[in-house]
Amino acid sequence: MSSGGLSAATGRTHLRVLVDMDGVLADFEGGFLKKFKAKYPDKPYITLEDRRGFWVSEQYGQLRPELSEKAISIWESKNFFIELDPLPGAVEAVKQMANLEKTDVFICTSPIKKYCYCPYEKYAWVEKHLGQEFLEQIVLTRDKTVVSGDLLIDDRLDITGAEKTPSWEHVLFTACHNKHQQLQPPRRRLHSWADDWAEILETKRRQPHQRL
Ligand code: UMP
Ligand code: MG
Repeated sequence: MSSGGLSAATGRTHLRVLVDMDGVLADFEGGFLKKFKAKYPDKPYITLEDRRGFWVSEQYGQLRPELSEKAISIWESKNFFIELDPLPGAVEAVKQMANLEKTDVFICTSPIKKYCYCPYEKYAWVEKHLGQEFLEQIVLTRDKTVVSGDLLIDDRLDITGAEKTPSWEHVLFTACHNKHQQLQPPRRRLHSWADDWAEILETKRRQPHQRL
């Protein structure tokens, strides 16, 4: 199918946008670094400028093997996820996006496996920053490939899982750990929430199969 718009391509009238939480709505990297420095003031750390690769724990482990576990202890702690600050413009953008006509927004986020605080705090964060009505829109999953949508806005470079051909186009949200990565065309980025996210949605609405 060359064109014809969203409903011709998908049978749906609404564009479905999946928006990641950590590194896209919530400042995971900034929150991590602040708490790591506070808890381990005498240990070396990696500045946001020097972060490379999605896994914080891996890069800390390369710096010093003992630091991998220490890094993990930060996000496994009570109040880590709820206390994350929203990234600049994120809350306003998602509220605007959800108010667009014929647009469904879901927050698609992976919890850590130590489940005592993280899933609860992710719900609480959404309620606190986006409002109770957004609790309806949360998708908690460790495998985003099995969730269907038109777009997935996510800061992780490689999103893989059980579904080898996910329905969404992954738009890479720029983060400290991925900004040096060259994307293979036709993959595209959203550089920040100040970037033209609405245009990305509109091109997808017009040409759902086209990878621009
Ligand atoms: N995470 C780890 N290890 C890391 C970095 C992140 O387990 O080194 C976890 C924390 C978040 C999740 O719960 O990964 C990020 O999820 P998404 O943003 O991909 O949904
Ligand atoms: Mg993320």
